[in-house]
Parts: sequence; C-alpha cells; structure tokens
Amino acid sequence: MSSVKRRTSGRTSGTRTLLVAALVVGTALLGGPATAAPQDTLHELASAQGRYFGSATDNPELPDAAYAAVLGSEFGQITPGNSMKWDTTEPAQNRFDFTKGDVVTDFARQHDQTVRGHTLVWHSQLPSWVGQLPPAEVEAAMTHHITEQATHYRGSVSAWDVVNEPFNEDGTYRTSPFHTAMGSDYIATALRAAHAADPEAELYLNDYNIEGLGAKSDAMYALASELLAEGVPLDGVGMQAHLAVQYGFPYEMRANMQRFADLGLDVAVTELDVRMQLPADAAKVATQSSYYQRVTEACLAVERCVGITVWDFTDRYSWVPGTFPGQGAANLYDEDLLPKPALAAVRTALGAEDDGGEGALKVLYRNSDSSAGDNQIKPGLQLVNTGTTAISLPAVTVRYWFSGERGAPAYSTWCDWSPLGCATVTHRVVAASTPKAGADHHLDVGFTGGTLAPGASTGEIQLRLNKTDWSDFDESDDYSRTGGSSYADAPRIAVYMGGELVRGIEP
Ligand code: 9MR
Repeated sequence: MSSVKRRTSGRTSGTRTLLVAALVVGTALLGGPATAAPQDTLHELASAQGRYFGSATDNPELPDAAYAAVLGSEFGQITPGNSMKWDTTEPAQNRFDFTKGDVVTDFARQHDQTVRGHTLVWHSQLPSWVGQLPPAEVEAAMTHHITEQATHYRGSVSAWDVVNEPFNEDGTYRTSPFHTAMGSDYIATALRAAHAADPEAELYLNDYNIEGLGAKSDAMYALASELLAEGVPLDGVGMQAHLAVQYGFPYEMRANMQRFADLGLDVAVTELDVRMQLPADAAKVATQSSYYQRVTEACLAVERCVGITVWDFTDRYSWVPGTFPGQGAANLYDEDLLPKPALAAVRTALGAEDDGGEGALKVLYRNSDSSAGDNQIKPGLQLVNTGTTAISLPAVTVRYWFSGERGAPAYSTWCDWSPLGCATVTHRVVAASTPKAGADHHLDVGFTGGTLAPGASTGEIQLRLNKTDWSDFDESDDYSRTGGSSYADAPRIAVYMGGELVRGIEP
C-alpha cells in the first residue's frame, strides 16, 4: 500500500530563509531597528509549514508574460486546467496527443514546480467515442487510456486525480460510461491501472462539495474506506473547494479533512476559488477573504493536508463567469493581476505576519472619503509594530498609489490630524517612475522623528491630497484604495524601511 507515503513539494524557501535569518540575527546583534525581509511568496510561506501552494493554469494563458511571471514565482505546484483531460489527450481511440500537457509539465520543470495531473477518468470532457463503445469494451479502453497517459507523465506528474467527480450531490454514484459498464468497480480498476503505470505517483479521488461534512463527503468517506480495506492503491482525497460567498462556508471542514486523514490518507485542496454575485462590494469581499483564510487554516490544522491549489489565481482567467453568468471575482488577484484582500488573508493564515521577524511593521488603512469622484483623496493610516524591537520612524516610508487623471500635475498634501502631531508627519506626492493604470502617482508619508515601541501603534494619521487646480479624481481604479471605512490590513499600501520594501505589494 502506498497510502503511507508522505511527500511535500520539491521547492522550499531555502535560500531566502537563510538570508532572512542572517538579516534578523545581524540587526539583533547590533541592537538597532530591525531590517525586515523581502516578502516571501505564497509557496515559500506554505513550504515553511510543510505544504505546497499551487495554482491551476491553462495553455492559452501561458503566453501572457505578466501572468506567467506570477505563476512561475508565487506558486510551487501547478495543475493543468484542461490539457490532460481525455478529450485532449485521446480525442480518437488510440490516438494520443500529449502536446498541450507537455507544455505545462515543461513550464513546471523550468520553474521548479510539482504538477498535479488532472484527470484520468471523468464523465465530462470525455470524447464521444468512449460513450459509443459497447459496455464490454469500456474497461479495456479506460485501462489503456490510463496506462498510456500515466506512463507518458511518469516522473513529471507527482499526483494524479485518477477519478474525478464520481458522486452525485446525494452521495449516489454518478452515471457515466464507466459506471454503466463496470458499476462502482471502475474506481478500483482505474486506481490499480494508474498505480501499475506509475508506482511513484500519489493517487487521488477528487470531487466538489465534499469539503464539509454531509451526504456527499460521507459517500466519499465510505468509498475510500472500502478501497483501503481491499488494498486498492489510494493515497489521497482531493477536495476541490469551489466555494461561493452566498452559499456559506463548508460545514466542519477541518473535522471532515481529519476523518480522511485518520484513514491514513492525504488530503489536498485541489481547486479553491470563492465566487460571488457581481458586483463585488465590501461585505462580499470580506466574506471571500475569510473563506480563503479559513480553508488555509483548516489545511494547516490537519497534518495530512499536503497543500492548496487555487483554480487559477487571477480573475483574468477564471472559469466562473462562463459557467455562472453574473458571478465572478473569485480569485486571489483581480483581472489586472492586482492582489485582492483575499491574498493578504491567505498570507496571514500561512504565517506571513512573521515576515521580517523582529521589528515587523504592519499598516492599517481606512478610506475617510465616501466619494470616489470628488477633488480630494483622504487615506487614514496607522502603523503598528508587530515585532519585538523598537522601530525608528524616520527610517519608514509608507506609499499609497493612485492615479492623477487629467488636470494639473501639481498636488497639495495635508496631514489633518495625528496623535504624533502633524509636524512629525511628512507627506508629498511623487510621480511614479513606472506609471501603471491606477498607479501613476503615489503619496509618500514619512516621519521626522520618533520611535515605535514593540506592540505600539502610531494611531490614526489623517491624510488628504488634492490637485492644485482642484479638478476631480476618479478614485475607482486607484491601486491602493479600498471602499472600507474602518481600519483594516492594506496589502496594496507599501511600507519601506531604509528604502527596502518590508510590507505590502507594489503595483
Ligand atoms: O477550468 C476548467 C474550464 O476551463 C473548463 O471549461 C471546465 C469544463 O468542465 O472545466 C474546468 O475545470 C473543472 C475541473 O476540471 C473539475 N472541477 C470543476 C472545474 C471547474 O469547472
């Protein structure tokens, strides 16, 4: 039985972790304000917890250089969204074509990523010839398909979704050519064929709506128990986790994962996204962030949860709007590849709070301006020292990006109130050196003096800016702005110490 195999992802945060440690030790010895580390990637954060963090991808997306840069750097695992499905790899009987899947495994190799193979046996995206076979020929065709594909990808694919979506919502078996021909035995037959072709690959059953306790996950649990009792090679269960803010969070997700783990199986979150009815608003975005965070926390709480894969990381390439008209905004990054609050929530759940070790600085933001179309921008900021050494405030710059639109290129900036005293707070608008949509200028906030003790906050700094001709802004696309009127984490506001980015994500 291979179910006791335990594999974490290949790539770790080795080099960067050493560098961070050196910086932290160095500053601790000097006793001065700490220098924080460059931001860890999602996969580095997950690796530090013994997990991988991955994303689906697809062949049409890979030529998009900006997209591929994030895919290749932020994630340690990828899953092809379509190119290893039966209709692509064996469109006509015994005519195999692995060209598209090979592009994905090549990308993974170049970026030191593992690949989850998706999927060998599924009722959907199945070429019509399979359904047209006489039932007596389906088993041989299935076994042949699995053997050819799993053999081709030996060494390139670390885990297979061998059977995808075998159940109906009520826990009965879904009708498919495979079930019609072999009954539920097709599942054990498929697992055995995959194991024979690639004994090293982790073999999974994968389904949606099995993240929480319920009839469908009970059915998967009964099936997995039975297969293990019969000695069928099964290593894990994949929980797709296509969630929606309007349907609530899966019931008892952690306990559900744990019961599979207690059988001796690995668990993986394989297709995470959290959609919503459009347009998005602050409440839906907050719910979405909390769902992403809770899924991450559930996985970290279950030792045998090996990792999380998002079903693509950007709204630019989401399957959701095409399948659920009127819904979307389901991913960690928006259509412009800008990070959304959900990304910060995942990072926090993965322990990013400790980024930079001692002396870590956190920025909180609120929008004190209810109008996105008037002639002023009014960010409220607070800095909190979450570390254990004091931070010298003159070393700190906070940067808020916005777009100036047309009008005068000159700006006035104001500090309206701060418990530090506005005389201590410096502020100016600077034209961005590489202007981007929604981010052609930034407000830079600094300090003339002062120290922030461990655990201390600067308190609220009320800032305001306008163009000198008092023409209106269109803040709706401004990179750093959110609509939130209470203080919250602000992943799109950057904090620099001694000129080095220590918090937030630049546009
Ligand atoms: O992301 C895939 C999308 O591009 C396809 O059009 C769709 C067709 O069924 O399949 C999507 O991926 C599915 C995955 O293979 C299985 N779980 C549900 C996913 C979303 O539909």
